[in-house]
Amino acid sequence: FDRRDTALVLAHILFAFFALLLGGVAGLLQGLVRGGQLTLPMGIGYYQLLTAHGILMALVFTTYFIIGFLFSGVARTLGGELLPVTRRLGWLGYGLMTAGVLIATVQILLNKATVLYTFYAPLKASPSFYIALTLVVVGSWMSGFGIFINFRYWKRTHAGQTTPIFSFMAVVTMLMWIIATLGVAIEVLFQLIPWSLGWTDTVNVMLSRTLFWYFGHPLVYFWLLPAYMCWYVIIPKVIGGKMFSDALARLAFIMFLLFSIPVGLHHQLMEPGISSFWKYIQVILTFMVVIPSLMTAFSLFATFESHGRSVGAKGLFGWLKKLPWRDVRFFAPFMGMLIFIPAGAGGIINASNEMNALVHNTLWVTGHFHLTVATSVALTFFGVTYWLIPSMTGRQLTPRMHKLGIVQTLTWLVGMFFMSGAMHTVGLLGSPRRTAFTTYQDHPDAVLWMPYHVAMAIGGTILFAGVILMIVNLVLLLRAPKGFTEYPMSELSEAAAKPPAIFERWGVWVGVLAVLILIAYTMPVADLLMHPGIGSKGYVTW
Ligand code: HAS
Repeated sequence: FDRRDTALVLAHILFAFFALLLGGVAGLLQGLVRGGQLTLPMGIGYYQLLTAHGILMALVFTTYFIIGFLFSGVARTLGGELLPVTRRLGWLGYGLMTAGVLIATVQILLNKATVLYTFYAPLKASPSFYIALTLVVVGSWMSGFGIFINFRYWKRTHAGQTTPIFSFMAVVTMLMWIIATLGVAIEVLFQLIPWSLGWTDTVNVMLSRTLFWYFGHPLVYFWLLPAYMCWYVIIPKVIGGKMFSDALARLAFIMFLLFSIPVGLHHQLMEPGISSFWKYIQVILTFMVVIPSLMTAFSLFATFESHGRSVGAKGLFGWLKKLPWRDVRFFAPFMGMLIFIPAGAGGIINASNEMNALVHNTLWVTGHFHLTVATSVALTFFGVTYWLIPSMTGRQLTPRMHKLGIVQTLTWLVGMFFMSGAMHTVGLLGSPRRTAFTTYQDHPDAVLWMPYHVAMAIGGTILFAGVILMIVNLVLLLRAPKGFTEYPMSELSEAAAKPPAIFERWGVWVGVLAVLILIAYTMPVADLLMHPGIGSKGYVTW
């Protein structure tokens, strides 16, 4: 790797882990408060910590890690180094995002942005917080544009060749991200900033939530797709096999591009002001977006099984024995995949209207996203870190690191078993999400929830140990002996067909996506604009 690319990638990855550490501290404290084990000193609020935890973990850790990872793979697959313009845009993006994150974090610490990670109106933050979010979004666009320019340049200079799949996937991920963030940009620029500055007196709460979820659902696929990139492109190489099908993987990504966005209303199934017809349409589209994940599961099983058979595995599950269980590059992401099976099933439950009525706004939902993003995605990102750092810095991934990485993964799994397991169960018993410690004046139902909340705190404490182990491992990786670590990029299996050219007709896909968005959102948004209600003046915490 070119030193300048290493610097750009490392800057992103290290900042991501810094955010993970701070977010982990907030998570530990907030878990102990909710479980009734701790009272916060110095006027620090539970919701303040909850906001810091959500923003640092779900938004900052993920976005920085993803952009760093994508830059590394784009450099690796598109000619060995990034174009100078891509690098410059990458640094510009990094600067804007980092300025935004620092301002937002200070606002949260000052209790001027205790609005949780979804920053829903009518909770109101200071204008600087919303301006900081804008900087983060615009910064991420710069990196996206850098990746697009690099990809286009490669295509022009390699006419007739199939584009490297990693970079194709990076383009889809960033394209989806940019189209999705338009919703939240409109919300922040036209609703939240003028309202927090006092230029408008009230805010149309339902419209702001709808614009948020237009962005909020594809946000979860922005987290997922880079994990899928590892599962599709990296893992086959790590196990010593080959990618099962290039065309299937690309098709799955195109489907994510099309169906990730027009589904936000499934987060608002229980909200008034949106007709059930449009909710129904978006639930159908939600079930469409499940399909590429099922295709991914199929493709992964096919990869594992065909590799297993090629090295002599027998019987239905003999391939399992042929997997490299002691290799952390495989073990951590594989555990992520395994957990994604119940995690995805939970998502399908959430998306089903009647069952959503049971689980909405309960701890079940918190349990769901701790399995999806905080386990499947996070473990995959950890798994990537073990080879990405040494391969970018010219160091060795030693056998000791494999062991430490496996211990870290197991710690994470045990912590999550307690925490997310308790969340799912107590959610079904009705315990609400986003509530500080209370026994509702010793109401029998709330008393029944308490042991689960204690289990959540125990799980959270184990997970915090997992964060610390990961940070220690990161430091060890940075100081590993000099040497070589492979950037594992899979080859295609001989049986795989060439992907059709239509997959790269971006105009076609963006056009189809625009139509889907217009179908799914025109009427609900028009309704909310025409019937704005009285609006809310908002609530502040300071
Ligand atoms: Fe979700 C709420 C529906 C996936 C994250 N979700 C959330 C929230 C977050 C989140 C953060 O419909 C909370 C937002 C908030 O703060 O309010 N979710 C879904 C559906 C899916 C789904 C249908 N969610 C995710 C992913 C996330 C994520 C991925 C993060 C990364 N979710 C919902 C709904 C709500 C919701 C409602 C709102 C709830 C409410 O009421 O508020 C689907 O995409 C899931 C499809 C997944 C699968 C699994 C495929 C399995 C694979 C693994 C194969 C394994 C192998 C290993 C090969 C169908 C690919 C096998 C080895 C062996 C040895 C067996």
